[in-house]
Amino acid sequence: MQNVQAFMRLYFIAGTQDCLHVEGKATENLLSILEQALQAGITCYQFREKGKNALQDRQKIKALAIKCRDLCHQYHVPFVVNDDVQLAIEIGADGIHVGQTDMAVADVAALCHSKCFIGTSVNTLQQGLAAQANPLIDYFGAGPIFPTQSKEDPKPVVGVDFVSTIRQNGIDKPIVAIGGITVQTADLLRQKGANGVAVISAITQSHNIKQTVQELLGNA
Ligand code: TZP
Ligand code: MG
Repeated sequence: MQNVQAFMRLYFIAGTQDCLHVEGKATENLLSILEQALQAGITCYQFREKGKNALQDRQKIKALAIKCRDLCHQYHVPFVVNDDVQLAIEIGADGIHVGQTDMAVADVAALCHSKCFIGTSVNTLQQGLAAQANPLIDYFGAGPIFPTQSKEDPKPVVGVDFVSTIRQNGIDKPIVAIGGITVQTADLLRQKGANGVAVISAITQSHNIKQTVQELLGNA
């Protein structure tokens, strides 16, 4: 297994729906933002084309995902697909992320475990304990830590202490904190026990991606 824990340090998530505030074509804007983020040092990227403003055409989604995969691999950064196991397999993703109500982890693993690492989302301690106990799960996203504008129908906010609670309960798998995280809060979440932070808007809406990435990494 690859070093999934190290990938969690700064996990960037985005799809075209997260790039609509920038003028021009959303697909080109996504690729441009992703490349800037890769150049600046993100440690993982998740392709998440989702929601009412996302692309709906499967061929277009696949073509874009392939471009994102190729960019990630050019920078030796793992490429993760959100939800769509079929797409992940078709295009040789490094990882797959599934929510609690997406395809069951056992089915995901049966399809792709030898090829992809597997992550899931955790919003309660009980879900965290179940993810810890399931050997098929390689990492999990804990959140939303703060309110988020980037997800339709987010789960209830859990707050920063959710991460320390999880650690105090013996959970030692790689954890990435997610939801409303900014340069002001990334370090605190690592202090609480997260291996890193996952962000959408902190990077897609940044006016200086290089600096934002450095700050989110804890290097600035
Ligand atoms: N899952 C939980 S919160 C979230 C996802 C995909 C959105 C995170 O986006 P942002 O802009 O960093 O709050
Ligand atoms: Mg999902």
